[in-house]
Amino acid sequence: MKCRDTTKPYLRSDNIFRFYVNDVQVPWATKFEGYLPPDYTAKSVEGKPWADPPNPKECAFNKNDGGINRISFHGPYTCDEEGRPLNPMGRTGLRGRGTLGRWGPNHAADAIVSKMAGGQLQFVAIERHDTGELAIPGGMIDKGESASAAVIREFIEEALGGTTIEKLTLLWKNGHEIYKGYVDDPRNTDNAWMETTCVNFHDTSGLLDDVQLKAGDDAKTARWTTASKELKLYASHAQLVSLFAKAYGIEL
Ligand code: RP5
Repeated sequence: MKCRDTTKPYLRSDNIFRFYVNDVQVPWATKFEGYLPPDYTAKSVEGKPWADPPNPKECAFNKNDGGINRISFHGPYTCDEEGRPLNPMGRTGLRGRGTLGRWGPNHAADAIVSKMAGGQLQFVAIERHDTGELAIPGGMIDKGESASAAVIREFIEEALGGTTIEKLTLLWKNGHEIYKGYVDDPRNTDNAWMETTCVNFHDTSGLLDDVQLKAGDDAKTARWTTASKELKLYASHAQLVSLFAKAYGIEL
């Protein structure tokens, strides 16, 4: 849904608008005569060490490609005649990579760091620099990095100002995976999409009580937030929060 928004230009572009795709036209199996989405890869992606080459035929899809995980949680995906991977969820109204670095799945890791406070379930949320939306701290998994290492690294970078706090090792040892799969990210395109591994770290022993949150990297602010259904969050993060709340018996 969020990657089919035709009401505003694609993130950080002035004039790139998605081709309108209605719900019925989403599946690749549905014939869509006249489907002519713009082909857009942002200049900011070109030549970056974290990005793929412009020619997708240089990538080994559906496998671990020299430390780059190109396997989708949703099973093998196919490529079009130009060798571009096809989004397993269907059409998005935009070809190319947009602002994403990888053709095909772009793997991220998200950390829901939580505690009970005053009878309420709280988690650490950040405000993203790019869209201004509230989000769970998280980010892209680096080449050769595991999801479990990335999730902790990203939390430290975005919510602890990059400072490693020794006593939190105890917290990091007790993570529970709550989701693995596709993310409804506004950057997704027909040929590049986000997938995430979301891990919950619940502080039951007050380890975080005297820890000052400090936004860093992609985050403008970081704060404790009560899990509630009123929260408007980035991408699929509201679904992730409701999945995590369910694990504590709270229906959002
Ligand atoms: C979302 O984008 C993921 O759930 C993750 O939170 C985030 C990763 O992208 P960056 O924060 O690195 O831009 O789809």
